[in-house]
Amino acid sequence: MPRTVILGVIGSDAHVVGITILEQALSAAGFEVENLGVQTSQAEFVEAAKAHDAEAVLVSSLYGHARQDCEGFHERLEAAGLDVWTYVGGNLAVGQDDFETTRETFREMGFDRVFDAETDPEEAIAALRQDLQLTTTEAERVRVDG
Ligand code: B12
Repeated sequence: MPRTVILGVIGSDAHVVGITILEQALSAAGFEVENLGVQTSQAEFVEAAKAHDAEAVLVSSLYGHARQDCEGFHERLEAAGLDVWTYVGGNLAVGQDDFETTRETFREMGFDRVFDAETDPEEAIAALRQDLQLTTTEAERVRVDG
C-alpha cells in the first residue's frame, strides 16, 4: 500500500522550487505524493488530506508569513475529523530569527515537526518513515511495485 502525503506551499507564497524537489525525493522514496503546488489555502490542504486519505500533510512556506498563514490550521484539520502527521518547513519567519524560537512557535501551533530552510529532503523522508512506522523494506517494496 503506498503511503500518501499531501504537499503544498501555503498562503500567497509562490516559491515552487523547494516543493518540486521535495516531491521528487518523496516519490523516489516510495511515497504517493499529492502536490497541491503554490498558493494553497488551508481549506485545500484539508480537502486533499481527506480526499486522499493521507497520513501526513507537509506545509511549505518561504516568504516569511507562515505563522499567519498557518493560524487555525490544526483546528481545521480537527474539525474535518483528520488525524494526520503535520510537518512545516522552509523560511518560516521573517529575517534571521533564532530557529529554536521559530520551532517552538510552530510546535505550539500543533505541527509535529518543524524544519528550517537548510533541510535536506532525506531528513523529511527519515522523519516520515519513523512517524508512519514504515520500515526500509516496506519503502523499498513500495518503490519496486510502484
Ligand atoms: C527564487 C526566489 C524567488 C522567486 C520564486 C520563483 C518561484 N516561482 O519559485 C521570486 C523572484 C518569484 C521570489 C519572490 C519573492 N520572494 Co523570494 N526567494 C527566492 C530565493 C532566491 C530562492 C528560493 C529557492 O528556490 N530556493 C531553492 C530551494 C531548493 O530551496 P527552498 O525553497 O529553501 O526549499 C528547501 C528547504 O527550504 C526545505 N523545505 C521547504 N519547504 C519545506 C517543507 C517541509 C515540510 C520540509 C520538510 C522541508 C521544506 O526543503 C526544500 C528542498 O531542499 C530565496 C532565497 C534563498 N536563497 O533561499 C528568496 C526568498 C525565499 N524570497 C524572499 C522574499 C521576501 C520574496 C518576496 C516576498 C519578495 C518581494 N518583496 O516581492 C516575493 C514573494 C512572492 C510570493 N508571492 O511568494 C525571502 C524570504 C524572507 C524571509 N522568509 O524572511 C528570501 C529568503 C530572500 C531573502 N533572503 O530575503 N522569490
